[in-house]
Amino acid sequence: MRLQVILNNWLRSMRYAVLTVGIILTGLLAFTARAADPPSFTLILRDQGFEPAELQVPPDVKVELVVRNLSSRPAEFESTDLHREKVVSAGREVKLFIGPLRPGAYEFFDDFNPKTRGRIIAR
Ligand SMILES: [Cu+2]
Repeated sequence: MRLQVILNNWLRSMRYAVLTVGIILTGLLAFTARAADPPSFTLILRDQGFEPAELQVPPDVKVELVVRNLSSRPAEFESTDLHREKVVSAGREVKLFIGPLRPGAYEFFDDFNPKTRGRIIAR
């Protein structure tokens, strides 16, 4: 009887230990995954143009670029310098990855409205 109580207590504490280790490991994994995520930058397209017209990003690392089209028309984010081209419907956003970029300036434009232009500055 007494042995059973001891055994039950031991089992209960083991269950808590396993649970605690599980929670810590999950937290650590989430933290590591987040740390490894490339930095993200958002470019907004309005009817007046890109905002910002010059977007600064760090050089020599992969970067996520979110292009959000808040203009009233569909657009195509395009960059010959970056070899990227992606259609963004009005009210939508697309994500793309660029880099790692060497320090410098990289032109981009809306291919459906090529006067709308901007630059990514890696610095
Ligand atoms: Cu195009």
